[in-house]
Amino acid sequence: MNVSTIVTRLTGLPIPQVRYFDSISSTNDEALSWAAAGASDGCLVVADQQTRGRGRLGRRWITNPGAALAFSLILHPGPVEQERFGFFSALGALAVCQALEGMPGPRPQIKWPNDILLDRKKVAGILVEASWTGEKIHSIIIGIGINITPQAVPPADELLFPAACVEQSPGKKIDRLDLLRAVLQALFAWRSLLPGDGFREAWEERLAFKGEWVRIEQAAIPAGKELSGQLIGLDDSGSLVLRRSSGELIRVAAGDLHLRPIE
Ligand code: BT5
Repeated sequence: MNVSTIVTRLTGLPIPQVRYFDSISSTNDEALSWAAAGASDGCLVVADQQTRGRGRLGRRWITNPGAALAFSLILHPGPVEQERFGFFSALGALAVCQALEGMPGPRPQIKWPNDILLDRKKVAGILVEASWTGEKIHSIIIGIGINITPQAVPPADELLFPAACVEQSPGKKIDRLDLLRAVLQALFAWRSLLPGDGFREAWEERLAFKGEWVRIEQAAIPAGKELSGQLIGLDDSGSLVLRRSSGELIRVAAGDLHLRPIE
């Protein structure tokens, strides 16, 4: 990968500028500082390797060289998008899912709120962060990491959930830049529909574990409620709806987004 190949492959997409790094700490960190320095909407940071790739809540995201896709897209939300900040993580997940659907292999699914699974194993994760000026969101950074080859998959003892890669079957080859283009294309297409009915339905359709009993390990659960239930779907705000054994429906909001002030 290099910057000119990436730019050529992304021709026609609303991406004014690309920064590429063979190795970087985190593409989200680079995107946040580039956004603060004036990067315009659609600017993109891509790296072959991350030495301090980040997941949510301070967790680590491993990006081994030559084996994965790691990129961060800078968006400046318009007035309507300001109100829909909570949907940007789903926007990233939906875009990755749709891009993978265009390639041979098992059907991708979204492990709510933001993991992409193939055969119930995590192949990609999304980290959405924002910087604010006063009450307004200045920029939204959608960071996406996708495991392409088996070398991208961290050892099992470093994982909270089983992981895999998109080239999981022997002999299967995925062109990283084809996938990058497909993800960004889907992301820009869905962005304009956020979060209309079509968007929510497309997201819900792809939810993993629908109809199954699941346990939620998140602080966002209302106090005193049990953390398990049958996964029913999503409500209008994108919260997960579970049916408890008593029949009661409970809603779980994601709310894991990291916020950063602009200096
Ligand atoms: C995520 O967090 O899944 C969000 C990952 C976002 C990574 C992208 S890469 C480009 C951009 N720049 C960044 O610095 N980050 C973004 P979370 O749901 O918190 O999951 C983190 C957990 O996933 C870790 O605690 C590990 O258990 C597991 N994990 C780490 N690396 C993995 C990998 N390569 N494949 C599968 N699982 C991984």
